Amino acid sequence: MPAAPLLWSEKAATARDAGRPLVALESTIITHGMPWPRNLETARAVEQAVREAGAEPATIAVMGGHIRVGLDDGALEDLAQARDVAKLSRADIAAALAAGRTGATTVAATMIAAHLAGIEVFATGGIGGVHRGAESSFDISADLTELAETPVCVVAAGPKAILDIPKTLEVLETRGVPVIAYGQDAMPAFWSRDSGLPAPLRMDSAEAIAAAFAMRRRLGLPGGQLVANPIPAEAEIPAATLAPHIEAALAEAAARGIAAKDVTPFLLGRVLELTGGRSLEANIALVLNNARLAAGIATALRKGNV
Ligand code: PSU
Repeated sequence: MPAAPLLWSEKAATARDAGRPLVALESTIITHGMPWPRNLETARAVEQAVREAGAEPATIAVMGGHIRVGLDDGALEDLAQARDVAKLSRADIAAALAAGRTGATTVAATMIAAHLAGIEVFATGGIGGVHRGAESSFDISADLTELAETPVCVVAAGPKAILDIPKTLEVLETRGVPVIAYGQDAMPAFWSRDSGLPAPLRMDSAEAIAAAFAMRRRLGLPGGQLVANPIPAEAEIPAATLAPHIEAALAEAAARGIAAKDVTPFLLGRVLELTGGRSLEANIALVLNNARLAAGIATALRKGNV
């Protein structure tokens, strides 16, 4: 059987061959999570943050029948400006590859790609989860299933605050996914440091997170870890400030019949407008923060002393 169609960038391949730590980055945040041109600026800044923290970034996307592992600057710019890019998850990544379509990878699809490429650590903004009203809509992100099945350590700022966070934590627990708050007891909620719920686990160093990940591997447990890294205090938007904007965005999504894959991009876009751009600044700050922690975890894993 032919191997998975991975196409490595020169820089990512050089780091791989030299045994240097790699951090996977997703592309849906670029195409569906942030507006042009801040999306491109952020994608570049996140790559830079990973490099400054001692690892090599590998932004993942589907282009020309390949899973690209690492995008050079031209490819990153093309993707950031492209229109009608598919948002790919586990269900549609193979179809997009087979048809040669361009697609951005969600957390779930990026985990699949990272695992195929042998990359153990992945940084993003926030994961998908159980949507509010899921008891009637059944809208639960495939990111949660992927965390239960694919052995990649995902660093995020928690589930996005547009979601039902208690139900998201319940599903993660049922599926056996370790959820680790970094440096605090409370579960963070993306734009806010505190969701009001305790995190199932707490760790205070990249080494401890790497050691737990390595131990799961030794135990033969499938699936990954979710590291919930609180947004830096100076960038956070308190949950009470956000709540009315999230309610308004959710009501509008319901009134307009927005469903399935379109829900998250719509809500992120409306919250951006309703907060006068403040949510975008917060999103950028938290993803940079996650990139730095992910580089630390990748470095600790590579040192092999865990
Ligand atoms: N993090 C961000 N912005 C985003 C995302 C993550 O800061 O837009 C993307 C990720 O790709 C994640 C997706 O997998 O949102 C969740 O989409 P859904 O709820 O449709 O599963």
